[in-house]
Amino acid sequence: MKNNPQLIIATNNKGKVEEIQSLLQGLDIALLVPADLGLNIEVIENGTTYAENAMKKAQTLSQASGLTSLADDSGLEVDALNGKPGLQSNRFGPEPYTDTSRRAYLLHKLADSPRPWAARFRATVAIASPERAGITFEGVCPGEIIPDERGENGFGYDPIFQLDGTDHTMAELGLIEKNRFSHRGKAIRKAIPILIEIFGNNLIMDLVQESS
Ligand code: ITT
Repeated sequence: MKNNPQLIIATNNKGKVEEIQSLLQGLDIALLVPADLGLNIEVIENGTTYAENAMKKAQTLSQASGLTSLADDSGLEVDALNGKPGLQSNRFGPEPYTDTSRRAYLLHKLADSPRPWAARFRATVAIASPERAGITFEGVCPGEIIPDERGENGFGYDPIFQLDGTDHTMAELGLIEKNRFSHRGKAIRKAIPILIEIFGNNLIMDLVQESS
């Protein structure tokens, strides 16, 4: 009997986990989260780029688990705030941080700026393996911030982020639809050929071991 190879999704954000699981469901890989292995690691996100932070998260969890790991570092960039909150998107405004408090603080910061409030989500996905150099992929999703929340889906800033060329917020899209347009969906789709390369080799190794 051959077990599926395992990939650990290196995030504590449940919304990201759902989206990444959906994006990778076509691959013959068992997708684990840190809690599945009893891991509870808080990675200090002190990098100066999304790529640095994503790679730090992926490498930390890969080393802790011995598995190939996939991490995402992402953020919202608002032109009227000179690109903020950006790398600080998860630590924006007063503590304790919640999705509601972050959205309220963003709208408070924008209150005196003329609309439209052009913005984009940016995600960098990193893949790290014990036996390989790490690699990153980026995805960007353009849109604008709106003052009134719409939609119940997604997480974070989704209810106040309207996608360019539509009158829908991210939170009004279903999971599959969000993944089609989102920064994370774009980055993960770029990463899939590398995952196939990594796990394809493992599958061949498994077959060799089984027949010997
Ligand atoms: P991990 O580090 O454990 O992955 P996190 O939520 O802290 O979880 P980040 O450091 O990448 O993740 O912070 C990104 C923040 O940007 C996130 O907390 C949201 O507030 C926001 N964000 C990122 N992607 C988003 C999306 O698809 N929809 C809404 N908000 C998003």
